[in-house]
Amino acid sequence: MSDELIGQDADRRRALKQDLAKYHCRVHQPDDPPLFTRSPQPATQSVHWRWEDLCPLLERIGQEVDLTAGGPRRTLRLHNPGLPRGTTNTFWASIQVILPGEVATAHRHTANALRFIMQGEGAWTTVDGECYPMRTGDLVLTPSWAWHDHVHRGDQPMIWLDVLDISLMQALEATFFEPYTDGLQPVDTMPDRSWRQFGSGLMMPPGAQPRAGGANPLLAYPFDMAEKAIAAAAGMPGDAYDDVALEYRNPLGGGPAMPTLAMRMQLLRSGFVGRKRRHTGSKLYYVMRGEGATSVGDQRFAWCAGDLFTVAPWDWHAHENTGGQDALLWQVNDLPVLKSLGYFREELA
Ligand code: 1HN
Repeated sequence: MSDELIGQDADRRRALKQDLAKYHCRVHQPDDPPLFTRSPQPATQSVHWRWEDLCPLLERIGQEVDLTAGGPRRTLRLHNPGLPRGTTNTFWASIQVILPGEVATAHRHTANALRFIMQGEGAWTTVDGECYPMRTGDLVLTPSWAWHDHVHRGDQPMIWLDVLDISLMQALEATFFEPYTDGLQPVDTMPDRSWRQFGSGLMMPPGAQPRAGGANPLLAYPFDMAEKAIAAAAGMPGDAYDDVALEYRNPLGGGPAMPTLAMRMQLLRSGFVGRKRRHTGSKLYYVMRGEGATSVGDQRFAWCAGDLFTVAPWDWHAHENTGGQDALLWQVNDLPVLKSLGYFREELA
């Protein structure tokens, strides 16, 4: 098309914009950003949070943020500077601080939530009546619409990572929330019920049923189980991208532990240098042990224990272990959403 024709078309489109607006209609405008890009152009950024920065901030919110007066939780949110809210385009991650004797009262929400215990012990979480003692490295699930509260019976502050699919839930305008009428929900007489029934992953009660809505019946994945599984898997040849990685799965049917979020434990052995890949979907890593570096896009995140970092959708990334000991990473990602909707794509270098 000639410049003249393009110019005339643009004028007609601008005139139409005015006339159509009152009918809540529009045509594409010349200055609209392109609707379809050849590949994703995420607003989400890949971000690195260093433990050396987080640690004093966590101590400060422990002292300055009141759990009872200001709200039912005390959390340090990991904010993505490319987004108005949230850690990635689908989920929010925050670090919760709970002090000895404190109670985080019961509520429920449609957002799927999970906790990964960063440090401490002595806090108990109750999910739909099932009480579970949380220890470092444990993964505890709070499926959509499950009542949950936390009570800290230990004598040291405790911190854990909370991940909720809030941005996804908000995009779908499916937000429901309900506070419990009392502070705490009644506790089942049998602690760790779901772990006792489903924890082996291999044997379970005949006729075992998923929770409401097809949800995973297993609510907790203790660290010693994950560590043993990773140690066993490390006897096999490693993967060129991830070295040794295992995903937490739903014991009924083998799908991801939550419908929207998948979690993994990953061992990068000393000397490992991984290959580059990119894929749709976003993820957050938490470094449990060791030292290494992850190149993400044109950034290099040199990480050590306690650090967290995101990989934005479609960013090239590769991990390496730069330390003298094995590195252990924990990961949460939104790949179940992309895979179940047919939006998952991957490119390997
Ligand atoms: C929430 O309900 C918890 O239940 C933790 O412990 C973090 C972050 C945003 C919104 C709700 C919890 C949260 C949250």
